[in-house]
Amino acid sequence: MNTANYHLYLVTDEIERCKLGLVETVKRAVEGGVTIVQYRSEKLSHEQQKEQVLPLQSYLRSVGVPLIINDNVQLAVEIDADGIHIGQQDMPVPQARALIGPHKILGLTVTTPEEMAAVDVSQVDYLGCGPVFPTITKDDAPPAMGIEGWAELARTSPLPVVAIGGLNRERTAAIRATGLAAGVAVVSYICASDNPTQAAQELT
Ligand code: TZP
Repeated sequence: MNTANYHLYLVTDEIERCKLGLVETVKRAVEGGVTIVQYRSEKLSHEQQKEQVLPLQSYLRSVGVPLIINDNVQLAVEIDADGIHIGQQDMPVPQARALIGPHKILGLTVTTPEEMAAVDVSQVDYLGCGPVFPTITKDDAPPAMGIEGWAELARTSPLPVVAIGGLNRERTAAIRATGLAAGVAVVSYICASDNPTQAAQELT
């Protein structure tokens, strides 16, 4: 298994929803304690994503923070990112693992007990579980599971679990208090903030 520090996991928003721009938002958030970053764009073409992510990668490499690519396995391979995150509807896990190789981080979204039971621990490194609370960031997000529902699912996980969905300061504290989270992942709490450093600090 490839390990990483998932404690405060920033998932980037579309550029127009990053108040300070993409790289500046991430820089300030890392200064506030972000430990790992996922580049996520649902709108841009492959080439646009590549153009946007390269300066981000160069910054993250300079500070030793891993860069995960959402969904676009080919992009992760092309730029030699540190890992990928895929959903249940994306490329099958064995195919994604074969493409990125054994030493990269592979994260998988899990939202049901059935999906949890089917996780192949020999191929996956961590799980993203959520949305814990309703979110406006992901259009096709399933219904929120709440802290109790999330904890029930996380308790059965054979791998480190990251909570995601509608998390703010209080909700993050509640997730951490369960003792079941390897980390929390946020989009808007940091990206839409005027002060990503402070926003990140509030979640550490
Ligand atoms: N997957 C489940 S919820 C979500 C993703 C990508 C979006 C979370 O965004 P926010 O703004 O932190 O609620």
